[in-house]
Amino acid sequence: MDFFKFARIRYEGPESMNPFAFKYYDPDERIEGKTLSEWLRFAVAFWHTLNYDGSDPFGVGTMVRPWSRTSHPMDLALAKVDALFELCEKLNVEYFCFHDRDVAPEGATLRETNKNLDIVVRHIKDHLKTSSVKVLWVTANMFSNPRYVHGAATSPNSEVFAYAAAQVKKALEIAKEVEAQNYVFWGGREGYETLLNTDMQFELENMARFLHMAVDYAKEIGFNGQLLVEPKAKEPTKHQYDFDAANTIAFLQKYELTDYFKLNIEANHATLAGHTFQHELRYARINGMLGSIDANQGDPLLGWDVDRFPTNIYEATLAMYEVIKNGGLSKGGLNFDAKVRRGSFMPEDLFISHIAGMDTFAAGWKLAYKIIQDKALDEAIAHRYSSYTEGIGKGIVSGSENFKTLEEYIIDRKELANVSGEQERLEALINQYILNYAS
Ligand code: XLS
Ligand code: NI
Ligand code: NI
Repeated sequence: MDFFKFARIRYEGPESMNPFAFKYYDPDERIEGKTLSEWLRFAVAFWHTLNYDGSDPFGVGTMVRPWSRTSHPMDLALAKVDALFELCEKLNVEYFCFHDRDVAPEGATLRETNKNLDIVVRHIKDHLKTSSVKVLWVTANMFSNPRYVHGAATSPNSEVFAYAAAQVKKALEIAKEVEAQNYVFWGGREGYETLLNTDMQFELENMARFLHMAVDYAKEIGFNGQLLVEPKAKEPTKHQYDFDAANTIAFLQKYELTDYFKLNIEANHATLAGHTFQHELRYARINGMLGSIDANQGDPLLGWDVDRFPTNIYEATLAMYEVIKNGGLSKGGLNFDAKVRRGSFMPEDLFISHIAGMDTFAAGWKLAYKIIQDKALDEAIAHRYSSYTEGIGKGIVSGSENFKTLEEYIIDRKELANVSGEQERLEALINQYILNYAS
């Protein structure tokens, strides 16, 4: 049965005014031996696209969804999987991501919940056999159920720790079964509201214990996907432990986990941490920790995680600059951890929003590729640091200088000549790339 009346979305080029066509994303376009779809590896987020009903703290759901005709929870779960595959195939999206609780309802015990999951996972596997769609990543929802009110691995309640462990054990097994490319840990409620009642050190140690157990179990069952941690600064807790890329990498280093994990960087989470998206990607990249991306965008006027579909070409260009400099994302991809606005409640909005996101990142990728090929920024940066390629600068880098020799070198100098940072020139240059690309 077809849930969506739309035909498969095709590339029609920048001249097209058809909202149901790609203008910049040609999945088969080949660049440096890879197709654009292989470079970008787009994924649909099950939770936002299939489950979000449009409710917000002030009102009930608004979404018109063709699969909602059935009300039995398990029938609905199976219908949503059918709808997901149809949507991905029609959208030319090759991957999807899901939490365990997105796809199957919870039962009275974990055993019952797992039985529900088994039924749906079997259904997913049937689809995987006949479809070109694959799983980018799996994760466990350890934040919605009231048992996780004080956290999961960082809960003060050891029974909750045990429950979370059993839940991730099952989710890793599922990840292996559906051949997920990655497994994500987003620390849901792993954080705190007040230090008056919190043993921060103990909670962080427990988080490390938990991740080590996950590594051990992934090895034991032969799950070969990449393990990822997704930083987020705040929300739902006031302070999330995996605050940002720098904080998360320091944590992974301290607890000897860097060999097993990379980061899943989300645009809107960067903003919540007071960083740009590019900052977070750069920080992860230069530390060899850039694994995957949750491709959404925040709203500069709102201080929370609005998870909007990405339409900002400028941001997308700078983000793709980091991805290309990273040599691509390996097992990772661009997951649209994004939801349509409450007012965009029609099924066609689901298509149009994904098309907009894919076109934005395709255009951003091609712009970044051109900027890198032209060495437009590389040359300016190399020039800016050129004082380190000769003389005293070269000595500082090679280690032949020390405080005493540097003092001797500089002590009688009257003025030091700095050069312009040229920021406006470079900003105008990026504009020129974007505007020339469009014309
Ligand atoms: C929430 C997170 C979440 C993760 C997966 O803000 O972005 O959606 O990506 O648990
Ligand atoms: Ni996310
Ligand atoms: Ni988010």
